[in-house]
Amino acid sequence: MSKNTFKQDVFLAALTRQWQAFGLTSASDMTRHQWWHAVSAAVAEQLPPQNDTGGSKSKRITRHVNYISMEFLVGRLTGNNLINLGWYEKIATALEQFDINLTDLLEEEIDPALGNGGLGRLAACYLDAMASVGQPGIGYGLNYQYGLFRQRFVDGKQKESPDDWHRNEYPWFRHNSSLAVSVGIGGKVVKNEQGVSRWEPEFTLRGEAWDLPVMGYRNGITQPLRLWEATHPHPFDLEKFNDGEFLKAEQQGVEAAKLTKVLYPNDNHQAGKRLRLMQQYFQCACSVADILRRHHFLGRKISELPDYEVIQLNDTHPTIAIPEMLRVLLDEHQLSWDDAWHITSRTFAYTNHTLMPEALETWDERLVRSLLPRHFQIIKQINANFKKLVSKEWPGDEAVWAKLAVHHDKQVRMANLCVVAGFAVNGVAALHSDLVVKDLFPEYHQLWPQKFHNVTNGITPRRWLKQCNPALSALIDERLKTDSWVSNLDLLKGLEDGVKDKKFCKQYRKIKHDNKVRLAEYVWHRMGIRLNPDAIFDVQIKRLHEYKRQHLNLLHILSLYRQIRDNPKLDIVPRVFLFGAKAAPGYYLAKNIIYAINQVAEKINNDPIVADRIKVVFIPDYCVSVAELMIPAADVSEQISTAGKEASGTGNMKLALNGALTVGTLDGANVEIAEQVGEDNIFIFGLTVDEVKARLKKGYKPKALVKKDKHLKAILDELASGFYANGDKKAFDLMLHSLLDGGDPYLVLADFADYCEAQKQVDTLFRNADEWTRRTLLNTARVGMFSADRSIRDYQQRIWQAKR
Ligand code: NBG
Repeated sequence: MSKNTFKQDVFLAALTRQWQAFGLTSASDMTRHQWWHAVSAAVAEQLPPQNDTGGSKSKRITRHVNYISMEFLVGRLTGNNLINLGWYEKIATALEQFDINLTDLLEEEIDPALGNGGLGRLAACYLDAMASVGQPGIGYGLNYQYGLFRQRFVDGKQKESPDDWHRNEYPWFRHNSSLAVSVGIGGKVVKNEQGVSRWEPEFTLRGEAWDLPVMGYRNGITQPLRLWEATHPHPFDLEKFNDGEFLKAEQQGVEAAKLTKVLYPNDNHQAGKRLRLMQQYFQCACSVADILRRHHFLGRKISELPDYEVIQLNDTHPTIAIPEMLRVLLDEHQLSWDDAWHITSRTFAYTNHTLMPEALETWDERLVRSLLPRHFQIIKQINANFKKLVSKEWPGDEAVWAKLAVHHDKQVRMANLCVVAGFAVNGVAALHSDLVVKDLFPEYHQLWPQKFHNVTNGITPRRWLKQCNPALSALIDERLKTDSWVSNLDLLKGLEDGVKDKKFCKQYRKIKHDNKVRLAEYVWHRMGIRLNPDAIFDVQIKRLHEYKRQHLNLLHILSLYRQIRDNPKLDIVPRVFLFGAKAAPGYYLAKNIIYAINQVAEKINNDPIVADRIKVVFIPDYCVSVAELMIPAADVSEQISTAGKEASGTGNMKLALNGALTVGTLDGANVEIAEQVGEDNIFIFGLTVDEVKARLKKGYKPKALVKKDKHLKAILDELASGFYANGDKKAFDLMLHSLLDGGDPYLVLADFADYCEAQKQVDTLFRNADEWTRRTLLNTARVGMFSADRSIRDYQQRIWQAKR
């Protein structure tokens, strides 16, 4: 495999062209931001052309993967690309002659935040891993003008503003104008004399391809992440303009511009909006057209598509690609239904990322019919064919049909469509995949057991250790006498015997301390709050969601605060509770929890009686680059969702890898993390999935529980008293209502006592620095299996390259 070799003179010449293009007379006239831009663009210029074909024209055994996702939360790219290229040090050295520090410069990049949370970040990790393990692949997504909103707090409340990441000036983009496609929307289906259906769309959009390079780790491979931008072929429709329909004519252009303007800010929740369905279809139509273009370009027969291509659907968001593929095969290639179905149903695979009912997408049939009349017909045909199969298996069972139908009750159910039309379905952690089979799709499993798989999520060690924790990476290199752990994370096992080496443990501990100092400086500059780096840094970073239970964390903080006020001499290890989380703008309960945490923080941080034993810090605008700062500095990782609700989690893996001890429920990938690190090296608490089910079945009464627990009652009463909100008794009504009269659907109060017990154990263990270090080191050493490289190999073995 050819590697990318760095040529300093070529780089410097490219750099010169950059500052000249800014209209400057010397490199030293550039601002820091211009420096970032110039360096990035100069490197981007030298990349080899991206290979989007997945290989040569010859027959190959490796199927090419098309990873379609509405979200790719890539984060800053310059640093990551330099590391993967192996050019970081060389560029850093080349810049020294200009007195420019590369690390500082990288801070200038605005995060491309084209995703909400775990699902989008996973997609980014998987592209990195595919390129790194040599799985030919391409990512398909949307080029949003505005990424996930920016968050700030005003009087403790979340305020959102648009995140303009300046995509037009982003130096890593390559505009590939020859790949533009046109996409129809709306209109009607007409039949010709032979009775063949044809779709006459109401209007047409243009999809333009913008490619970001995804580099494998030091292997010379670069593959594209292709993001589609919607534009309109003409400023407006001249014919309509002449007819005097000015407004309607212009509307097309307006719609086009709107389409890829903004990312829907929902995590684990479906928006159900017309524009969202348009985005989904636009993305899928562009991607399907691109996949077929490549296939034909390579001289392959349409019937061979599944031999060469897999389309992996990242959740149900891109499901409409399935009827789109059928439409193209039927209406444009004129294949029979059976042939088109045979091709399609061997090409698509679906990853399920959630069991939460509010996140399982269904679309109103009127919406589907009005935007995509031909696709609606095709969906009905799939449904009718499938009904025959169901009636054979369960004759006369209407209830089963009501559950399994793809189209039912005037709704189109995207998850069902994926299972029926795809060749593989996978969950994202062992426990989750089990629940997908047992709770979500038991009948489908009965029909097609071979379709169902587990692929436990993974994270890229390039970004989440090598890049974000350079000191620890260097220590690991030194200890293992190799840096090959970066592409073979299982090698970290070799660190285990380091627990016996005092000097090594001391170095490991010092790195954590330095990372905490670095984070403390950030918090000081950004928020004006001083943190004690010797305190326990207790971190909960993830989207704000009721099921993730940030409010359980809050109740524990309030419990400590009460204990301190009851006993001002209370001996606890000083602790900093750090939060990072965005709430969807329309998710009022989540916003109320943010407000509650901020108000409590205000009180506790300024109460002299606390004497710095507790600090509560909600870092605003949590994003990938803030995660890169917080994760290496964490002592404790909060993974406290209600068992059965978090499909996997991936922050849990990043934190464990960087030497934080998990306080967690037996949920998602926590279960596998516990298996790997050993039960002594993790704090597991709370109800299990089965216990949660049993508890709810028995009739769970949170108020009865509170009545029996005076301490808990006092905490909740105080929240309702106005004490934390300048006398406003209603301030936290939404949160309190959910916990009490609302029936506490996520069993926060049921897990409260056990959670506090686990936190006590954290406090005790932290006093023993050697033992703490030993356990954190074992976490780093034992979580190698959570490398995204392993996940990609699992996908290859079980799904992409499996014998069919
Ligand atoms: C999320 C889950 C996480 C999981 C990521 C990636 C959705 C729909 N699901 O637990 O909540 O880690 O997907 O698989 O965003």
